[in-house]
Amino acid sequence: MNELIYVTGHRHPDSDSICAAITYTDLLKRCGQEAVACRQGPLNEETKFILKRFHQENPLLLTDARTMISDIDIDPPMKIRKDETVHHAWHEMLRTQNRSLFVVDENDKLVGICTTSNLSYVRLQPDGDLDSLMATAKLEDMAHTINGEVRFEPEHFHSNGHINIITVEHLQDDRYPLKNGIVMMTTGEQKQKDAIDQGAACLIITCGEHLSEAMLEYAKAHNCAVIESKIDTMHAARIISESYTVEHIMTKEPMFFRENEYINDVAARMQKNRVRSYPVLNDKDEIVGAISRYHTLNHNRRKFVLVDHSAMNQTISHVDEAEIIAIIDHHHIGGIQTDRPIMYRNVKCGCTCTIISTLYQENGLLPDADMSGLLLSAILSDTLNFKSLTTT
Ligand SMILES: [Mn+2]
Repeated sequence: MNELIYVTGHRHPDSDSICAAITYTDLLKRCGQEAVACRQGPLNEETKFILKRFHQENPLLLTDARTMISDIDIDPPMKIRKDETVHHAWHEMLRTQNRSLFVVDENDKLVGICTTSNLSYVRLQPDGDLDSLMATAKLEDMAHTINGEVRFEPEHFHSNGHINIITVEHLQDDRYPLKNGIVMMTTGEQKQKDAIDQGAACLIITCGEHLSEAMLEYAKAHNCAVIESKIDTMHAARIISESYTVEHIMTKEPMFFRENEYINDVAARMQKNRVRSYPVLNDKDEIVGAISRYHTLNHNRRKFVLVDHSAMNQTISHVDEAEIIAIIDHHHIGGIQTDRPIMYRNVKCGCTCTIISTLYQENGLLPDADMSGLLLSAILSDTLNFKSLTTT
């Protein structure tokens, strides 16, 4: 990967610092490197004039050298709509081998996180109340979850969420209160009629059986919803309890990161949490990725070329957390240290742009008219029209 190189001059930039950053960036690009010219502060009037005269944009204002989330490779986000069922969420986790789903609303905005422990809520939480969760389940979602079909939906479907599986032949007694409940069975017109008479909210007929036309009419007359499914009763009973939506069990107001947060800060905040994967948002609140602890370890540092300075108190802040790959300067050797060999070019001459002109020549390249203009302007400026003591 051809990594981006940041080229920056010193704080309180003068024309040499700015022109050196722009021209060395140009040289790097012509040598096939991705590079961007930066500055440490506002431009003075002279520099503004030079940039305008030679058709250049203001360099990027970048005053912190630390790596941001946007600099590193993170995972694509796995999203799920808040009105999708728990059953669908399990499927998505299995399909993608991802244990954190980011829950979004109808505008694709983050509203929660759904992990395996959220999905296991009813089993793991002492107060997990399946009936009240199932009372929120829509008829269509129940049918979809058990791979079934809605044969009749009353105008205002509502159940108490209690699921009953009827295996006995006679329902005359009230050992099994079915009123407003969800009643699952296979065959048996008498049982079906009894359940409807008791006020069941929904009949679910399994194993590919069908309600007779007469019984379907009877159900309609009593406002009892009907679902038919091909799958067997055991399987249907096991998964129908996953037909409420993730909105009810997700973690609301989840922790998230912005893509312009520094990795070190991100890692520190992660220390206090146990979530496997966190959403990353851009400034439009769109989810752009998923970041985990391992992304924050051994990430690449930003690469810098320092021009026109080599002193710590002159350079971009947190430079020690970045990687300096080159220094091009005509001042005294400052206090910056590196942990590996770099291209270091310090020449006793009037201007950093003098050295950069040499570097163009060494690479067999001619600066174009605008770059030549910047180089000359910086040399005239830094040497005070060749009158400075440092003029060479
Ligand atoms: Mn200079």
